[in-house]
Amino acid sequence: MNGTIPLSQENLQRLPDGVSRPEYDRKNICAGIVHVGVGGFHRSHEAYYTDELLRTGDFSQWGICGIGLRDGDRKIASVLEQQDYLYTLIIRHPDGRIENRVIGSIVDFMMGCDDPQAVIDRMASSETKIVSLTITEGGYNVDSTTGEFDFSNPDAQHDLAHPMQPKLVFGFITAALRKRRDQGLTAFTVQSCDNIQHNGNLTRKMVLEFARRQDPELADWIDANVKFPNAMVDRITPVTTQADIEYLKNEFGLDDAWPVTSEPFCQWVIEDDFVNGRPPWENVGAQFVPDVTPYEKMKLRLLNAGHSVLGILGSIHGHQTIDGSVSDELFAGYLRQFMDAEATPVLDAVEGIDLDKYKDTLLERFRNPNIKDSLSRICLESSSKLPVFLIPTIKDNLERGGSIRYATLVIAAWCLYCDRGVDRHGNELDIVDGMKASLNEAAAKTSDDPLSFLKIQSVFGDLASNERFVKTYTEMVGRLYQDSDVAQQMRNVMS
Ligand code: CS2
Repeated sequence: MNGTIPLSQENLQRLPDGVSRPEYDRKNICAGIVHVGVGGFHRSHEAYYTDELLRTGDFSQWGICGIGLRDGDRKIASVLEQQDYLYTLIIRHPDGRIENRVIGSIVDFMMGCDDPQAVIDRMASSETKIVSLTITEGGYNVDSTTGEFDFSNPDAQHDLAHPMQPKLVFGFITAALRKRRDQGLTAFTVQSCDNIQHNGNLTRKMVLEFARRQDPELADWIDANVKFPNAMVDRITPVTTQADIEYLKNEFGLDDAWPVTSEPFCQWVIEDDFVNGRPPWENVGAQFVPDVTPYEKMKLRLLNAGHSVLGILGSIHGHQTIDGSVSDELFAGYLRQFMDAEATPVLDAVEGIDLDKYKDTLLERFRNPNIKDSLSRICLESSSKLPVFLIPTIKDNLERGGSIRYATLVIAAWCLYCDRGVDRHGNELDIVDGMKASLNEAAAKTSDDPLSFLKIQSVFGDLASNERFVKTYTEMVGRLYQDSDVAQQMRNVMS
């Protein structure tokens, strides 16, 4: 196609059929939501739901102002700014159908590290009703050994010493809430959109612990006035590739520097606990429920744990993507058996959800050949993910005498992964983990001390002192270190 159309508000009318666009009046939208962490997932999920809502009527107080807190957010800041905060969501169906949709719900973006005061003021403004977060599991600054706020983090120390120039999201939220209290404004709701069980309760705990250290009276005010709804969020969103950018150019002549790709499936289950109003997201498919616990547990322990099972075992075996792994019958079978024999027996029933169907749907979603979800994305920050996704299933099964073999092999394989850092063909694995060095160091001692890896308490808790677990793990790690053919070990577990 000759000449491309740069994505911008002005050019929306020039977009060809085949790309749906926001027709609502974006100029008059107020950002009732301030969102920290505008990654792919926020853009395919909360921003998508909100765009869908804005398309249905006058909800103009519910736009989104994105916030980046770190240097790494500069790229998204500049791309969005150049594109009038517009971007394309490419929804890829398993049968090859593709929906292309320009999302218009983000209407502003600010960088906290450049102008912290401006971000605090924005959060404190009466327009802001919700501060939502996608800061990843690691962003909650939890000391994983104690479960408390980690004050040893230098950024936390900095924020305590410089309350008006914070670096961590907790410093920003606290400063903004102080300003609201002093001005007699209603608080905002803090809404976590991260994949953590009881994400709202955790956010509340971390905000309160930080605020209490800084200003106990403010902490009491927050405790009494702020709401932190729990929620389960779900939409598989692979990392954007150059091919996604080229696709929009070639098919539609559309020049979008950072589109997002996702699967069609989308789910958001939220506890209806907001202090200053909320968008009626239920009009566009979100579910509001009194207690989200069973939904989040089901998702974390089946979908996310399933991803980790495929991610760790598949990486060592030499698979590249989730769909590539599940098209391998051995991996698909192993995953299903892990879900049936270990994850499901320790789940609570979810009203209105048939777990067998949920698992069938998961496998279908994983099989979507048009979502090339890389195993390197799945394995990113495993040290924060596995304690949330997989280890609780092992612990529950240890307590009730259930099977632990499927999940334990994943832990043993993770040790090998951290130690060797290569797949079975000798190709180097792209390991990105804040704990990479300590994981590697502990894993490398396995031949001398088979439990060395397990002794990382912040990840495994007290698993190293559970006799049954230690026995199974030691056997598996021993076998894997003798023969790193993970497929053979998977067959052993299944036999
Ligand atoms: C994945 C999730 O990060 C992971 O390991 O399991 O990002 C997953 O794709 C999303 O939670 C889907 O909602």
